[in-house]
Amino acid sequence: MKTTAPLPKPAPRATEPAVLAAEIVERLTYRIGKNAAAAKPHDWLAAVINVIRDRVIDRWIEATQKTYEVGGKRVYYLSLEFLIGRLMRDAVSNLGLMDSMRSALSSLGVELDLIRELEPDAALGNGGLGRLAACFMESMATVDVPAYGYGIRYVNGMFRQEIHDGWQVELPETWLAHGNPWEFERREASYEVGFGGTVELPSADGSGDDARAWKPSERVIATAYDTPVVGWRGERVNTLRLWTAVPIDPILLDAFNAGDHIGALRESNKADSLARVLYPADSHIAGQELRLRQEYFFSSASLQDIVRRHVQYFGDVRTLPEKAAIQLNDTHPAVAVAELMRLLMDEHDLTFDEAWAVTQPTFGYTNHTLLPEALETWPVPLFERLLPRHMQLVYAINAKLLIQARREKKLDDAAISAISLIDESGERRVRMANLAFVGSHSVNGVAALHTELMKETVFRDLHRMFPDRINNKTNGVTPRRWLQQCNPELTALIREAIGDRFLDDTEALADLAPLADDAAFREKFKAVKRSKKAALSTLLRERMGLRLDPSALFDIQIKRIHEYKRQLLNIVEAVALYDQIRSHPERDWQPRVKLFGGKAAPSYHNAKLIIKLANDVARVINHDPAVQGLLKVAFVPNYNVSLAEVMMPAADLSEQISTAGMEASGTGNMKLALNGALTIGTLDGANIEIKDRVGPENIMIFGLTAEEVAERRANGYNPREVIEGSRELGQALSAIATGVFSPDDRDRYAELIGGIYDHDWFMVAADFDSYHGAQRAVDTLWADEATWYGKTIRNTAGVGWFSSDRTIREYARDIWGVLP
Ligand code: 26Q
Repeated sequence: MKTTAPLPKPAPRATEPAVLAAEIVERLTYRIGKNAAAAKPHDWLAAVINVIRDRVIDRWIEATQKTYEVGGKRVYYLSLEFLIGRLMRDAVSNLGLMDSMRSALSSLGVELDLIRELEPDAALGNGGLGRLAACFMESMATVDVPAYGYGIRYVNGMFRQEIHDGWQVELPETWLAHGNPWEFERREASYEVGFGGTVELPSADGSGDDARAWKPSERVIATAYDTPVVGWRGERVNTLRLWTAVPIDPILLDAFNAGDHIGALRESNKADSLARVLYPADSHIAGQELRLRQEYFFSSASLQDIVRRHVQYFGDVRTLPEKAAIQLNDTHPAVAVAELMRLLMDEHDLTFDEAWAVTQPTFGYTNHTLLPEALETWPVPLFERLLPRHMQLVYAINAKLLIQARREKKLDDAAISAISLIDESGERRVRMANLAFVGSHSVNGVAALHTELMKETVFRDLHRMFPDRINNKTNGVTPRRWLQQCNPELTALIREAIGDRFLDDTEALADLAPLADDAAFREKFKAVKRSKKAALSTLLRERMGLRLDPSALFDIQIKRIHEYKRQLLNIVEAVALYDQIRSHPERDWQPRVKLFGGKAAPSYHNAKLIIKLANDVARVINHDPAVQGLLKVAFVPNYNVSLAEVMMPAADLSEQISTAGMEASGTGNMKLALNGALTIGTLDGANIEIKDRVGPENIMIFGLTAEEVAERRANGYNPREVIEGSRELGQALSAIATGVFSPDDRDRYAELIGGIYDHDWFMVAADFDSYHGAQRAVDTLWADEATWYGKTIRNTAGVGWFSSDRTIREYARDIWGVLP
């Protein structure tokens, strides 16, 4: 509804501790129904969130109003994952209420840090891609880009990981158990989403008076839940809109009355399953029908919402590209391309060419992986059965593409079958990456190397046909969550040293660089690091009974468990080090704690075995008196955003050791460097750009380059030969393979290690000596404190560019055409 007269605005709310305290008590009493004496910690948390929420809502309404008034272009970020974590600290801190809230609560005898821990993590994502979406949401609000995030409100997000006898066990995570005070149900934003059924031939003249071509056999309702996203200094509040599915007719009364209770509930169960669970795999695409249903369900609801809003405010669907930029987070929402075509043609009566002229300039597509096993394709028969109308549209888009390719005569037959939206090389499959590429005006990679490799590998032929479409947008992370909030001690130290400018412009961290040569500053930097290591040690003692010495070097690898990320290389190197300490106890070893954290996809056998190996190796090493005080290894269970917030600030050494060419970007690498860790890493993903910014002398680079990896693979790489040439490697591998760390099952690792001898696809053997050498160089550096802390300070100073604010400004300027 457009308003004519300006409505009265609520008065700005006070921020003094006394006012906050009074409001908290008011909420506790009248919304939660308890008095201060009876309130449990959860009640305090709910009351506090309520108070913050009201302040967020004022700004939320204002920001939405502002965008409407100026008729501005909006960004729609479509993602099956938003790994947002806890929201309270983020909101309090971005509103600038941290100190007031802390003293308000302490006047009530409540400790902010204690109740904060009670908020569950919203773990609606697997890892990097999902966390990136969350950082982007916060940065879009910060740099004043009007944006909606669209996704699914999974009832069960990422599973909770427990370790039983060294093995990963997956348990359901119920983040909504205590309700979710941040979200607002929007029943008025509900859309019908269909599946299956038949398509009636459009009438010959194409007019077909409102005759909708597609008659679905199943229908569900998508209903929106909105969560406000607060930017830094509360400047703008954007919306994260997550869909849930409700059955059209919750209980089919006829069936119910006829006594068929099960039949009556079947429809309801089908709808429930759509928003039930996040697929916990970030590789090895499980081609399950439910996943495709989820992808279409949320794409359709989001597109209907976007088109409805556009028509409501601007009247004409044809101007959509001027007012909306839709970004596809990987191929997971790629079916949205066909869905927009359907809406434009079947519901708004545009011709195919007219619809294409609206669709293609509206979409942008971000690719996050080159791994062939992670490229999404769907069998044609499944796609056709579930989405018959979209299948027709995919064929029509493909025909247009292939005709153009033939006409241009740049591509031969092999290249033409490579660009086709249909893979005809076996069972026919729809290639979602090709659909996303062709349906978008921009296709971007997430780090410089990754973008170049996209042009040479997966999209080689599409790139030849559309040479201007691929562009790079190197990832970034939000410095609010990943520096200010998780490391207030370091933030305070930096402010004292260089002032506040870096809080609004992360690149101002560069002003710290000269202080790397200041002994007094290095001491303070060291003291902060030390306190964060002590805090992590306390947490790990409470959680897992682990005793760590905070003066040891904390060497940390935290990320999803995957063979290409090479946790195995790290473990094998730990075994080699263990062996050397035992053989040469007289040498000047530097005490080291090796920590691992991460989840394995439940169906990924080798990843789960690597977790077991880390635990087996940890048990043996930690119980051996010969290395006491020198080497300790631990696998930290249930790595998630909240644990990351404790581990990132506590790392001395950041392990970024993927096989070169395989990690699209990495974002943990940025968070760790920002918090003053030194990187040991390969020339892969964003590590290369980190090296360029911190300087090659402040990062420990080792191993083959992407080019060398490709060359080795092409020229018959022989891992056995390499293993024979390295005594340390050979000994470590055979110790693991023969059961030294698994006396209860000596063959447990025979196959895993056998793979290194046989093919070593991930180049563990090829990179071992170089990695081992780099680790010993790390020891030498660590022994020299002035040099070490000088380097870590130069890391924090050098990585300001990896703020997601910078990334979002680049998207806004180059892809979306929205300039704040
Ligand atoms: C697809 C279909 C069916 C089921 C699951 C999936 C699926 C889900 C998640 C496929 C991939 C993912 C996640 C990928 C991911 O996290 N990629 C990472 O993205 C980061 C942000 O760009 C990069 O920094 C990492 O390098 C990249 O691995």
